[in-house]
Amino acid sequence: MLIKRPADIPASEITPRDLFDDRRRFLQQAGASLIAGAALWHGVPDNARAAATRLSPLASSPFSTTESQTAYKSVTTYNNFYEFGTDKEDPARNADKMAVRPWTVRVEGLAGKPRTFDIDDLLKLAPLEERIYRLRCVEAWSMVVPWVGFPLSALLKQVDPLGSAKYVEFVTHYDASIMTRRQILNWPYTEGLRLDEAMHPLTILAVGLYGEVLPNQNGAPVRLVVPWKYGFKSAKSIVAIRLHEKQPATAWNQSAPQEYGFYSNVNPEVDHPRWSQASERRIGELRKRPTLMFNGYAEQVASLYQGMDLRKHY
Ligand SMILES: Nc1nc2c(c(=O)[nH]1)N[C@H]1C(S)=C(S)[C@@H](COP(=O)(O)O)O[C@H]1N2
Ligand SMILES: [Mo]
Repeated sequence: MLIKRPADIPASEITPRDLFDDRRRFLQQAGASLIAGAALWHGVPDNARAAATRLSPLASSPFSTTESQTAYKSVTTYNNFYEFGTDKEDPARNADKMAVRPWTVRVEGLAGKPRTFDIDDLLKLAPLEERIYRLRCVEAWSMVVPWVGFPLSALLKQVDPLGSAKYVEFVTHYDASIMTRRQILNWPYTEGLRLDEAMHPLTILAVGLYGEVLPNQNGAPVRLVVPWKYGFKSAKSIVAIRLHEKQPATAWNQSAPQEYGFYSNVNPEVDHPRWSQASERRIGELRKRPTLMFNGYAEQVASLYQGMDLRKHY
């Protein structure tokens, strides 16, 4: 995500800067691999990283893409988690300060059985699956990430959404003692989905990646993943989920409503006011590739938006 503040990098410089960072990372990895004598990218985990807790057993999912996966190292060091800083490397440096146990998630609002879940109970709600999804940031870079998680619908069903519930709001953790105090966005970071989007089988709560517990910088202990929407919809480190009758406010929409709409479906035909959304650069690659409608998930989700003007509802 990019914001209109003088301290931020002008949109025109984003691609070169990202490219530079990526090339530097590529060279570092290439150097490391010469020493280690092994390839360190494209799905081959980096042996040097600290041993994280493995999650198993994991069911595979028919929704997974077979495209090559973005290196673990890139997935966990090229992050947006503005509470921990706006540079891509900041979350990996700073998010360790966040304690992810004990942790609870309140599910409340228009529910017959509102309930607060302890994170360890939440993890047992449904069988864990590996979901290899494309993640497409509004900044026009993308990744392929093997998430571990389960459908959000499994959690929502537990609380009996009332008939009047039409939207779901996600509220994330904010702690000024370990996160930025700069009002980059209205903290806590919030996001929202329509209830039918939230119940869609592609929408998951992720608790891990690459078969391991989610690193803090990726939104531990639980984050949303909605693969047909821009990355900013995937709220990290969720503490509350609220069912609403009316469309809830979202952090990015509040900060720049003309740039970030409520829907934020990946759409190559609707440009961001300051740059094109027609193509993207997959992290780890130098050449751009065309962006696909609904991030390539049109077959599964296009029907949710039948009859809607997606230029208006961007
Ligand atoms: N709480 C919180 N969640 C967040 C963000 C954030 O700044 N704070 N950034 C969003 C954006 S813009 C993107 S692209 C994704 C990035 O997820 P990743 O770092 O795991 O790739 O997280 C999203 N979730
Ligand atoms: Mo993003």
